Amino acid sequence: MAERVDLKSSMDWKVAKAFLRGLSDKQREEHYFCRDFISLKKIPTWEEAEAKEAPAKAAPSQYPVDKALNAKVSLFRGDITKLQVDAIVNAANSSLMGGGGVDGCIHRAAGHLLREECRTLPRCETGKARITGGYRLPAKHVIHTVGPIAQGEPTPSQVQELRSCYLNSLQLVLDHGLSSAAFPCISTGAFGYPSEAAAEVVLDVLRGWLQEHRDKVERLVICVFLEKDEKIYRKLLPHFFPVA
Ligand code: AR6
Repeated sequence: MAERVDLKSSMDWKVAKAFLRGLSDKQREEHYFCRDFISLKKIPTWEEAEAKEAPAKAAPSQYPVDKALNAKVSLFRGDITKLQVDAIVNAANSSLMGGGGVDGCIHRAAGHLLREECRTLPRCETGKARITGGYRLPAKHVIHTVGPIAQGEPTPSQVQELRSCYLNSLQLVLDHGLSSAAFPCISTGAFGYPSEAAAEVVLDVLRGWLQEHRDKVERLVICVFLEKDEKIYRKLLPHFFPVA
């Protein structure tokens, strides 16, 4: 095994990344920024959550009930930096050098090496996505995507850009052979995209993508932070992923 690297003091992201790649999942835990991380098996699938909750009466859905698909999706409310998944997605800005909101949380938790790797990447245009290591995060990778700045009713091109954020992030999941990823509510904070309109886009993308790639991933987690977003997703999920 490579010589031990202290992720808090190491200055070389490439060395740190190679070191982490050589560790088992258990060994990586020692390097997490937190102890109270949440493993994927602790996050119920949408199928499990709905079975427990006695599903709210939903309007009839245009989609067929697909239990296998429902078991590939989760709704989780909390801090995305705590999730032990293959990748968490970051709602970044085009510089990729960090910022406020979830971007700030991810950079603080991952540590300075994330910024060092991001520094080497070209700017990321709106709707595009790039992947880096996760460093001190429980997530192995961070997928950085830049959402549209809507600040109110989104234009048709902003709707497409938000779709692209999710689709390009999912493409990186496929390209890197990852089996689980967690997404925050991209663009709905500082970038002002209305939350419910965003959730409709997200669920439409996830349903379509999972129908095509169901065997490629174990789980996609929608990570909401605010109660209002949880309510929106709880309302819309039964339409896109009907349980009964
Ligand atoms: N875990 C999960 N979700 C979170 C967390 C967290 N720890 N913290 C906030 N959120 P925002 P944007 C939610 O503003 O609108 C940055 O400065 C939050 O409640 O982070 O895409 C970047 O550098 C909201 O639902 O991202 C950009 O300049 C969601 O994350 C700009 O903000 C997105 O809110 C991007 O703005």
